[in-house]
Amino acid sequence: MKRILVLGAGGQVGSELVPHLRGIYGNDRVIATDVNAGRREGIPGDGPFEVLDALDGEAFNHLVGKYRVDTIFNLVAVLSATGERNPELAWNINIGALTHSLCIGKERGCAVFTPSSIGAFGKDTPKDKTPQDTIQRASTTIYGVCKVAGELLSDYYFHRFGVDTRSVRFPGLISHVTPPGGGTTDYAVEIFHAAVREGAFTCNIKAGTYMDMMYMPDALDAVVRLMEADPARLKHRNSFNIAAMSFDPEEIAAAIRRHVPAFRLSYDVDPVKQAIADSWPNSMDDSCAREEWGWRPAYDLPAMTREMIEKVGEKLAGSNAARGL
Ligand code: AKB
Repeated sequence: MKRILVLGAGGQVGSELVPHLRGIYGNDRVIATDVNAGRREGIPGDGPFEVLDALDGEAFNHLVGKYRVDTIFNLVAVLSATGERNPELAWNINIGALTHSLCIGKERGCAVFTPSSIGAFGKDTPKDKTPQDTIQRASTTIYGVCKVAGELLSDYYFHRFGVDTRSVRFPGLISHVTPPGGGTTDYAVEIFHAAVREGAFTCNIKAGTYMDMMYMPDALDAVVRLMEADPARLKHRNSFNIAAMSFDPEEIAAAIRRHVPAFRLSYDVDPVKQAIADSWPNSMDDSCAREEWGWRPAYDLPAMTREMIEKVGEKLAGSNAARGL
């Protein structure tokens, strides 16, 4: 049974992955860590929590030893749009956390999971049904450069030192628990909150811009399934394309209108985010993940929309009741 340490546990993925992993492996076998002590409140349930700056290799190594960890989930990331505001900082954080994870993985024999992203592709990559193995040399963001470098570095540590590195290329992730911060795909989360609260949304990405997206329960399932996969079946490692749905702002708005008929969508395009979105695939081919470790998403756009509207509505009603409204 695994003993897991999660870096960046208070973020969008970590705050849901930690309880998910604890449900499978047990509370005490999943150590949540975050640089920000206040984020502990955002992680539901019981289990160990430690304040850890993933760039402090000594403290990181100490915790891995203290808890006899055998698997590291590295979820530290400065996302695509924020990264463009300070590329050097984004490189230091994204690559620093990965480098420490790989070095500690090598020294202590830990498996290492680090997500890659649709951001690992760029403007010369085939846009439709983007293949698993294809051109990745034209990334227009520092985030994408970090993801491509991270994929190569993780494969290097596997081939050279036998570190069990595995990764998926996440699409934009949609969830009702913890909001994303600083990504290009964030609109696809914000649109649900605006639809439920105000019945209207101003979108910073143009109509007709298609990107792959995924509902969080599928993303969590992918991570566990990949890390549990029989290594003998893996022809790829860093990193697998995984896909669930691809839509543009008009299509997600139409799906929302089935639940909020008067929903209105307008546009105020952010040129930085639009340029990033234009450089990313419209949709990815995930057949290698399906063949090598049985990847299968459960949610399409209508199923995800139904659940998001319901959960965001419950959250709003709860906070209104707490404020006596
Ligand atoms: C972002 O938009 O930066 C992320 C991603 C697709 O990796 N959500």
